[in-house]
Amino acid sequence: MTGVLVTVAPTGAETAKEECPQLPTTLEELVATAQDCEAAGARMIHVHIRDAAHRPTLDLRRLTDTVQALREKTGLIVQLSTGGSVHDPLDARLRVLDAGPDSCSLTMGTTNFGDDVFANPWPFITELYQLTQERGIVPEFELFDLGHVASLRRLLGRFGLPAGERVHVDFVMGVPGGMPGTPPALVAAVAQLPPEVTSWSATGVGRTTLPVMMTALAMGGHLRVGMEDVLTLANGVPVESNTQLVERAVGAARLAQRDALTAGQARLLIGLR
Ligand code: KMH
Ligand code: ZN
Repeated sequence: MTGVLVTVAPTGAETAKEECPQLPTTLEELVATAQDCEAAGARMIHVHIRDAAHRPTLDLRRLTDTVQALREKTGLIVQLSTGGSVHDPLDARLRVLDAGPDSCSLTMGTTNFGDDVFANPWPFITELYQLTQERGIVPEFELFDLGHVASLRRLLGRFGLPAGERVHVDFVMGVPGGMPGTPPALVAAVAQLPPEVTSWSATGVGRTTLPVMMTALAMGGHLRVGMEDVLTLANGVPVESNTQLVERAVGAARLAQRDALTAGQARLLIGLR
C-alpha cells in the first residue's frame, strides 16, 4: 500500500493552555479541530482530554462524551491515549478503555520523559493488552526506544495478535530520554520490528519533526503529527493550528508520490471493520 495514514495528536498532556492558547482543550475546540484535520486528510485522532480548568484528566464521563462527540461529528478513527500525563496512576490509565474507543495507545516500556518518568511496567502493559483483546479495541503500540521494539516482540510472542489481527505501531522519537529523532535511529528501529507488524508510523517531537517525517515517508511509513508533539513550524514560528501540521504532512506525502488514505483504507490498515 502506497497511501499514507495521517494521525493527528492535537492536544497531548504536557503543554499548558496558558503557554499555548491555540491548543484545543475544550470539547468544542477538539471537535472543531478534528473536523478541520479530517478535511485536510487526517484519518485517526490520538486524544488526550482536559478538565474545565484545561488540566489533563482521565475522567471517564468526559472521555466517553469525547468519544461519542468525535464519532457523531467526524469519520475519524478515535484513539484514546492510555499514556495520559506523566502524573497519571496506572489504574486510571487502564480505565480509559471503559470509554469504548476504536483504538488506544499502548506504550511498550518505561521512558525517562524530560525531567519526569513515563511509567509503563511490564505487568501494566500485559494487563492493558489483554483488556484490549477482550474488548476488541485495536491498540497502537507506542515505541519510544529500541528496547520497546524488543518488548513488543515479547508481548506478541506471549499473548498473540491484537484485536483486528493487524499490528500497527508508532515510533515516538526525539523525547529527551528516548531514542533520538534521526534517520539512522528510525532505520535501526524499523529493522528490529517483529514480523507480525503490518504497518508503522512515526513522529518526531520538537525539532526532530521534519527529519522523522521525511525519513518515514521515504521508508514507506505512515505519519503522526500534531501539537502534542510540536509547537513550532520552524525556528521561532509558532504552530497556529493542528490543521497546519496535517496540511504540511499531506503535502509532504504528495511530494513523495503518496496520497492520504481514505477512511475505509485507514480502518482496514489497522484492523478495524
Ligand atoms: N503524555 C506522555 C507522558 C500516549 O499518549 O500513550 C505519554 C503519551 C503517550 O502521550
Ligand atoms: Zn499521547
